[in-house]
Amino acid sequence: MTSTGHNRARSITLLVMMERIRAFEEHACLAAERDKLVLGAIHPSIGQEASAAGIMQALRRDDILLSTHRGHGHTLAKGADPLAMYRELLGREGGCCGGKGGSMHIADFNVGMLGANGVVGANITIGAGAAHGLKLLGSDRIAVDIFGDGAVNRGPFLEGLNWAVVFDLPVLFVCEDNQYSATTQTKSVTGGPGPAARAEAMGLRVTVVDGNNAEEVANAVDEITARIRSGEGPEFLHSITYRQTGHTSFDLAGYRPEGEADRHKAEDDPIARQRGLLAAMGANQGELDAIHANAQEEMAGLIKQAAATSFPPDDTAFSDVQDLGSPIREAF
Ligand SMILES: Cc1ncc(C[n+]2csc(CCOP(=O)(O)OP(=O)(O)O)c2C)c(N)n1
Ligand SMILES: [Mg+2]
Repeated sequence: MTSTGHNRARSITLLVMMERIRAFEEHACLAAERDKLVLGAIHPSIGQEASAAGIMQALRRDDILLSTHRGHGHTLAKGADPLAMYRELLGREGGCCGGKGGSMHIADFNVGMLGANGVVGANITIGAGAAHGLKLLGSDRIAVDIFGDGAVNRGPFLEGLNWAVVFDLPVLFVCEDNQYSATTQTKSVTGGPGPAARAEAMGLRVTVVDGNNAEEVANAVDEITARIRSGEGPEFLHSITYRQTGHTSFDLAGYRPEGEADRHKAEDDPIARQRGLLAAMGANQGELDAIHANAQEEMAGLIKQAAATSFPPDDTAFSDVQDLGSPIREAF
């Protein structure tokens, strides 16, 4: 295959994954807001798909992923089953955590996805620990640990990155910077020049990418993961993107400057950019539209299937609960 042929195949793969992530989340938001099928909040990553698709295409199935409350895209792109994810969101049997965890606790060990995490920053140290485990095992697997721009202002950022540098661990830390921390513009609460400078000061090799350009993310992460896998130590990726929606599916995001989100949607949408790139490479409109339609059809069918699945039996509330027979429990 020519290098152009190869690139085109990867470019299509990136678009397919981004369309699937967006369709997954659009249907999840409808299920939450219109159909009231989701208990609690979901945090869409609409607008951030290039980051998820570009990073995950470089990983192996047995590599480890840690993510955040906004982790549907990462998890899907890592290879998790979208039906099991939908069942989890809707609290149904067959959900990837038995329907007991919901959106912010999605994990799928079959594809190395150790968990989303609702505690901002908490996954940073867990990912460093997982990478330490891989190193002790002498494995050539690596860990990718994704967090938001808000998380760099929490303690685990310092602890996790420092640990990884000190022990020279096989981990890629990714700050997926969507420019907001819930309802606050992150720059207004961040001292100094920001995430990349902090990581660099701690001794990590740092790469900054346009996180709305799937090709740029993929190229960078291909190189970074090859270095980490060959034992060159931890690295840091600052992926600058934009959260097109509110913080949760029910947040209207009235705190954003007027026109900001519309401008991003019109001029900097990662899917539109990838479609534009493929069109310039010779793809026809029909081919690109079919990728969009297939993703929509797939997710519309799967969420229907998830909604038709029964809830887990009540007694599953007592399974998967750790009980090591502690002396205190014995005393009762
Ligand atoms: C320790 C902790 N503090 C506060 C919160 C409330 N909270 C949930 S998401 C969020 C903002 C996180 O921003 P960022 O890390 O940029 O991630 P994003 O939501 O943009 O993906 C906050 C403050 C929390 N979940 N955990
Ligand atoms: Mg953020």
